[in-house]
Amino acid sequence: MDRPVHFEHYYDAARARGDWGQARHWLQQGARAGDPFSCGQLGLWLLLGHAVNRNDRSGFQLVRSAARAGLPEARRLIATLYALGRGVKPNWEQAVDWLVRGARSGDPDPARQLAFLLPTALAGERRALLESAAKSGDVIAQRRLQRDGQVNAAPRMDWRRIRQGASRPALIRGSIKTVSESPKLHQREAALSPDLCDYLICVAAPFLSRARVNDHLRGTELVDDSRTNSFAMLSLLEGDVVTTGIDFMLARMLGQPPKNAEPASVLQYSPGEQFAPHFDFFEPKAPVHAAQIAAAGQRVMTCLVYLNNDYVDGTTRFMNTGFEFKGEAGTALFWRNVDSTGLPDRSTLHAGLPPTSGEKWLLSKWFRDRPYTQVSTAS
Ligand SMILES: O=C(O)CCC(=O)C(=O)O
Repeated sequence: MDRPVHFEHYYDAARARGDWGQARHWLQQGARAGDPFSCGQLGLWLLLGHAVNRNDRSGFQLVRSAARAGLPEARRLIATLYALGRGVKPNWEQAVDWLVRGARSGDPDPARQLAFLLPTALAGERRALLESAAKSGDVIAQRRLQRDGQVNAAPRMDWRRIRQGASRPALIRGSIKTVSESPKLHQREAALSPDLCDYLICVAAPFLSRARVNDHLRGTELVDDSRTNSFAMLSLLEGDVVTTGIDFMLARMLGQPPKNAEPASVLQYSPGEQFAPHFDFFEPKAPVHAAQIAAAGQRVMTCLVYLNNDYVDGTTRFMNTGFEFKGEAGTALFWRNVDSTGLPDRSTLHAGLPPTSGEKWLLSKWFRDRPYTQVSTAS
């Protein structure tokens, strides 16, 4: 009789020894044998290009087979992949369908995501989803319910209405205003609802680490006194269907192709923390930056979305004229980092000034001049 092979254990042991070659071997063996854990893990490695050549299509297919076998992490990831269109054509219905499957099996994460995708007309369903996620320990759902207080909607779990009602975050009506001429800066109020601002803060909070700057000489990232705040990048594993929807909505608002966007970052400043004057474009004259431009394109546009109100000072300052900006929660400020010929616009030199009390939270999004594939990100 064949003895069962515990691929996951062999993989874990190899990984604990730091032997990535052997770890990959066991994942490949396991995936060939249809082991759900191995499929999910190898799929993720292929999507990230970790210890294997990146291959989105194969990564997607392996993660999908792990999701079909019922692995909760794979179900969450497949929903995000469908929303993003990574390894597969973007398909909103499939993204929602996988969230519904996850939520119905009792996973709090997809239940909470669905709650944030429902329109206010489905208040009962929204409440039922939040309550179910909160009961299973989801802190974002717990916080949201607390903020809602004694909202009168009776919980109602109608999966058909949830499936049909879950929609991409949409722009609230509003207009764009130019608030500075040099550099040319544009403001859009209410780009994000207070709900979504809060969602981003909560999703990013567990992933915060000290922000880094790019070393112009070596091309590496380093911790430096010029940038003392924290940040979290919402890449494939930290983001979800809701944050992907926000990304797409902001890209539409700015008239930029979503594929040109770098993953969004959430920035957090405690009192006294700052981001000293800097440019967001890559410096074509610096050899490592020139290589970055050649490999992955220039950073042509920046969009900041202010996520909260309860802090003092902490404006964004533009050094050319001394113009300072502080948006209400949900307000976007955006600008082009290059002129009409594609050359750096040096009037965009700017800084994140320190708040003197309270925490400042901000979403930062950069767009390249071509579809973006990660090549050692730089800040
Ligand atoms: O924190 C701010 O106000 C500015 C952030 C910033 O400069 C950036 O993300 O490039």
